Amino acid sequence: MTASDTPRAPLRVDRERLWRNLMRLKEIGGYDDTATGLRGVRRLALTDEDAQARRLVVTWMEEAGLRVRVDRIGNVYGERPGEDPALPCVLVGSHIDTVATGGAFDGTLGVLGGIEVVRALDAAGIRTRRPVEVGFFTEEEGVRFGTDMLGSAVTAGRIDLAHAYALTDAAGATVRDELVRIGFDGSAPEVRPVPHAYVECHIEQGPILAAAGVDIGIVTGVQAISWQRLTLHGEAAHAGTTPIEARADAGLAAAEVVVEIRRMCDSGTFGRLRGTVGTLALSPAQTNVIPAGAVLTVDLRNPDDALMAAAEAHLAAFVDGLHDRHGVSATWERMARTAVVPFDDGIQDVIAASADALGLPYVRAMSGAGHDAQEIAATCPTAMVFVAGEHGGISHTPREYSRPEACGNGVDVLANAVLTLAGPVVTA
Ligand code: HGY
Ligand code: MN
Ligand code: MN
Repeated sequence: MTASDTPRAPLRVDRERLWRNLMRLKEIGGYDDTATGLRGVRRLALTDEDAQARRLVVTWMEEAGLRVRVDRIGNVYGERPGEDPALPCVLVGSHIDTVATGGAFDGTLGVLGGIEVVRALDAAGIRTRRPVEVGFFTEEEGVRFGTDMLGSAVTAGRIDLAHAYALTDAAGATVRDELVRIGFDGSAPEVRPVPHAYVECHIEQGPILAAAGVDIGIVTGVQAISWQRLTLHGEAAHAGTTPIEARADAGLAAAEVVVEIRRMCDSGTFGRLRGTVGTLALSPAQTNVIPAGAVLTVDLRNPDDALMAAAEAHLAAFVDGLHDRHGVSATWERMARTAVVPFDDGIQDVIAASADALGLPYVRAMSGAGHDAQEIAATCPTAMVFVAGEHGGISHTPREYSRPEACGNGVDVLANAVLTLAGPVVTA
């Protein structure tokens, strides 16, 4: 039996250090969440908290011996050299920005897990044919600058760098200014060398793995996403003196839109549509003034592209009808739109073999959430490893929680998939 025939023991990461670092990173942007009584994480992209977290993760990358670079949209990559530097790398990673009421695991598990994979390769004295890179992408959540997967979409060429730079937050700060302000306006090309493969480890953020009683999911793809901002234009008037039939009540119109979206989801007409109005602001927002304006965001998700398009068309027609019914006109603004993205079968099979080698049961599932992997999938063979969450996998809330064992298992699966893809250099 030559060394290359000897079945190697599966690689295992230092899950205690992984957990310690997840808990340490969680405190950057940590806050006491009054709604849940728990510590939440508020680390919006390119804020001071994000900058502090970025610097800490870069330090961890450098301590792991990685060569770190920052690209022009603020994406950060740490490279572990391979035997053959000419070979395209195996890339792992995710994001470290959070929603405003986030948890400790969304995104960070894939980034800190990637660093632990590198450390496990070093600890095992394993050299790989291909370089291995660990990355984190800018503004994956999209909650500050209005479009999700921003950094990875720029890398994949779906969003133009100049357009990304000009995006603004609610206070009018641009992506470009904020990158400069926090010192992450890197110089590396944002369209990066195409990886050999990309594997992202991420919490599932939903109930599928918990219901199946497994820690591991192999992700088959990501459902379509549609984000739009809808502005409704009515007329302000006295709440007491204005007859009901004489009103152009933007608040009423907005409420009908919210109810209609839920009716669409319940109807089955649009398949497994999920619709959410996460923000709704009325103006002039005074008790005794009929709302003249309403601004709401509409988040639609659908695992079927045709049914997503049908849902968007139906909603547009419904909103058009508000003018006849309530004298309220509408303006739509497109924030984000991605189609269903299937992940690579070959990479999924590598992940499955990795889980099998570790004796970890798994299920295959489509992702309900968007991920950087759906953008990188446009450039190279890509798939994801899901890790089960507690409390039905609830996420985007401080209640988000995955057990240390589940996190360790998921990153072990990631480690062995990376080793397979990067090709261990077998020493005789
Ligand atoms: O919105 C999403 O699905 C992701 O969390 N950005
Ligand atoms: Mn995420
Ligand atoms: Mn998220």
